[in-house]
Amino acid sequence: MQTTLIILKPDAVQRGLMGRIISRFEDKGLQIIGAKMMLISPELATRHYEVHRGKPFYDKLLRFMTCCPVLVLAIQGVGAIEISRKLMGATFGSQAEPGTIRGDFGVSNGFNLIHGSDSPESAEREISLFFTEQELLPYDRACEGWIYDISGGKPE
Ligand code: DAT
Ligand code: MG
Repeated sequence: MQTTLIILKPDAVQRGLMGRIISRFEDKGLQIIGAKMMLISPELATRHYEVHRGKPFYDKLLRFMTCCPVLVLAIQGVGAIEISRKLMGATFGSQAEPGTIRGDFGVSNGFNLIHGSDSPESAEREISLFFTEQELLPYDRACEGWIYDISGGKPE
């Protein structure tokens, strides 16, 4: 099982796309175990995007991410990190394939609706930046045995 950090960015919140984007993850069978709306502080944005510091788009990215509320999600599932990146689509809305979140809901490169962790290391780091342990609420799903084949003892 993996948990990944997803952020529905200010453009997704402003455009009223939260419900439809969340549905993509739920429809896939991934489980939301943490969710909160927040205004990201400049300090938190700096820590979250520290790998991009110094890049030409960095200042704009920080201004965008801190300008309005976002919805932060912790999403769990087998292979959740890679599956979520596939659901999101390519970084730029202009290039993302139809069928993906970025491909279906946007055309902009900078305003690309959603963030998702890109590796197990980033996921762990980013989840601890945005959620306390008490805010993560893993729970048993009655339908688990239909979402995964658990006949072999582990979810497949
Ligand atoms: P991703 O969000 O797909 O993981 P990333 O980590 O490379 O992409 O970049 C973080 C964000 O920064 C991305 O979602 C949008 C913005 N960004 C990246 N490259 C950019 C560029 N060349 N011009 C403008 N914005 C860019
Ligand atoms: Mg990234």
